[in-house]
Parts: sequence; C-alpha cells; structure tokens
Amino acid sequence: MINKNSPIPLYYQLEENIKQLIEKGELRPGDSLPAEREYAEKYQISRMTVRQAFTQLVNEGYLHRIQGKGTFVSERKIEQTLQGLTSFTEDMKARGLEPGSELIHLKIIPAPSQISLLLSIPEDDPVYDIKRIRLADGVPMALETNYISANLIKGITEQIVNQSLYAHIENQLNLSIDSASQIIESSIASLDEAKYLKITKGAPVLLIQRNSFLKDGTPVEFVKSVYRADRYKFMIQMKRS
Ligand code: 16G
Repeated sequence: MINKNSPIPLYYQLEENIKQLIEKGELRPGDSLPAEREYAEKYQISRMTVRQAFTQLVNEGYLHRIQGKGTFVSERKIEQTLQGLTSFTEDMKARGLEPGSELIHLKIIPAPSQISLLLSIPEDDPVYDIKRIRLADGVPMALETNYISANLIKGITEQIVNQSLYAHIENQLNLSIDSASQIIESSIASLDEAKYLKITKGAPVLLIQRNSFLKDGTPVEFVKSVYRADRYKFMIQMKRS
C-alpha cells in the first residue's frame, strides 16, 4: 500500500489511500480511523508522516478530529454551483435530498433603514421577516432570514414558507425572479446559530447575503443565510477569454 521507493512523498501516498477508502465507501462518515501510532507501525513510517496525511485530509474536509476521542470520517460536503439562480428547495431536489424547513418566525415588521435601502422601499414600510432552518433529509444545513416587501409579495403564510418561497412568487404570483447579487464570506457560529444548526459555538460557517431582483429591476428579497461550513462548499466554473 505504501511504496517507500517511490518518488511520491509517503504522506501523500497514505493520504490518497485513505481518500480512496472513503470514496469507495469502505470508510464511512462517522467511522473512526486507527490511531496515528497504529498506521505508523503497520506501514513502518513515522508518526509525523501519518500526522501530515491526516492534517491534509482534515483540511480538505475528509476527516475531522475530536479532542480526546480521535480522528473520524466526515460527512461529505454538498457542492453548490454558483451558476444558476436557484432556490434551496430546487438545490436539494437536484441532489436527491428531501428539502425541509423548520420555521423559527414569520412576522411583518416596519422596514429598518438598511433593509429598506436594499429593497428600495420607504423606511418603515411593511416587510416580511422570515427566519427558517433549512434542512436536507432532516439535517440542518442553513439558517436563513428573508426580508421581503409585504406590499410587493402578498399572502405569505406558514404553509408557503414550510414549502418554497420561490415557487409561491413564481407559480402563484406569476412574477419572475430574474437576477441576484450574492456575497459569500466566512464567519463563526454565534450561540444562537450553533443551537439551530446543531454545531458548536465558534464552528466555521459561511455567511451568504443575496439580493434578488425581478425582471424590471425591482428588488424582491434580501436574504441572510448562515451555512454550515462543514457540510457546504461552493463551486464556480470560470473561463478565461
Ligand atoms: C436559497 C436562497 C434564498 C432564497 C431561498 C428560497 C441562497 C444563498 N439563498 O436559500 O435567497 O430565498 O433559496 O428557497 O441560495 P425556497 O424556495 O426553498 O423557499
């Protein structure tokens, strides 16, 4: 399994071996890996080499360490392409996962000034403030807060937000969501976010802000989402022309 005569670094060979076991399903999410010492003895390599391979795999999201317990195989991350303007419901269905929502609140508030600017409405105009935990196969993936002008998008109910907002806007109201601008940045989970996402406080998260627009340029939503960084990654295809 490890070829000491090969010019390929030993840590890299071990890393690739472990990756293959994960990809073939021989090591599954939640499985614990043998201790560094055991690998070192089995392959007659140094513990430093084993540690280097483990660290690489931790950095790439294949493994994670739990203090005092050992090293475990991680859940695979969901890869989200940034090409199309899609909804959470569509994204999950496209992956064969069951989309779900747990509603934290649905209320109408007077638009705070920052939200009114983003939605191009007067300050204090009524806006829906919708906070949901978004689930994939019942597992919390993101915590999402939508702000939507209540004069523009009417009739949002609990039933609608438990399903799909985009489906309501497009199929029921016959409006077409046309474009969006999105910012993605890294952050760490607050106590509240950690509780809802079932992660530990301070765990890495991806903070996403999306401003979506109708065809005529009217802002239709401003959304703040907090995604679990251990379960999500984003992919973008680029062309140099
Ligand atoms: C996604 C969008 C969010 C949109 C929601 C609608 C991101 C970062 N955000 O979560 O802006 O409001 O989908 O989902 O992708 P729904 O139609 O399933 O309610």
